[in-house]
Amino acid sequence: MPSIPSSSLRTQQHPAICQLADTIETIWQQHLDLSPYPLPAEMGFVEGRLEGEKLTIENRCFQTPEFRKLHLELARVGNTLDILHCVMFPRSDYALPMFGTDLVGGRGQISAAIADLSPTSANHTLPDGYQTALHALPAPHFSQPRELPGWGEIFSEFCLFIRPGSSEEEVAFIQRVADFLTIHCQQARQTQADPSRELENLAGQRNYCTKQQQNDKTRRVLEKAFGVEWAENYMTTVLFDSV
Ligand code: BLA
Repeated sequence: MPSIPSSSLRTQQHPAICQLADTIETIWQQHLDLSPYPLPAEMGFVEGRLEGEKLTIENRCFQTPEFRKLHLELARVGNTLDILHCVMFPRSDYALPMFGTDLVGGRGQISAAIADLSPTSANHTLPDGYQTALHALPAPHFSQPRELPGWGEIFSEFCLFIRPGSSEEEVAFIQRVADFLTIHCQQARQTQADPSRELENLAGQRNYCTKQQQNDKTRRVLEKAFGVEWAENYMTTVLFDSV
């Protein structure tokens, strides 16, 4: 038997998920100086069962001079649920926002598409360079905006949360995520480490992670497949760990 390539899940997933995963990796490679990130070995490829259906998770992680962890995760539940999850965790001495995106789909339709650059500063605003670049992007137009849950107060005014209404809107969503990501990589490369902001940055990152851990929809999928304890451990050490 040939070994399974690490991108095996990607080729089976909803095309928008596949395209977004490729887009994220391409932009990371173009703009950042990537090195491997040591994930616990058992967390690279994980399988469980959710109500009789197989849940498969594939994780890819890197680090760079500016980022402690770049995490791209693809997950699939049987043939019913396809998920892309991506978060970039800045090193604590870099005063940078959190980039996060989540694409959730099932049976040929994406139900949730969200992307943001979320502030970590005490005054909950993005650095000036980000604001200028983000305001310069074309205004987004999507037919089905979605309402954020209560814990979504962590997100910025630029947060995009929609249900794509067509394949054109899927493409437009991926383009906007690519724009966010390119701005983020460019801004990060221009930012110097500033140890005096470390405590503030860490407090912002911890708040982001604590709020994301309150996402019951993510938790429920993981609990059903792997159990309560495993889900808690996974959400706090792999998906949203803070140092
Ligand atoms: C929603 N996330 C969801 C949903 C599911 C998951 C099933 C509901 C989809 C819907 O309402 O249409 C599941 N997401 C997962 C699982 C993983 C995952 C199992 O990432 C990982 C294995 N979530 C993130 C990040 C953001 C995020 C980085 O991981 C934002 C930057 C947001 N997901 C997010 C939000 C919702 C969501 C805001 C909607 C929550 C709600 O409506 O209550």
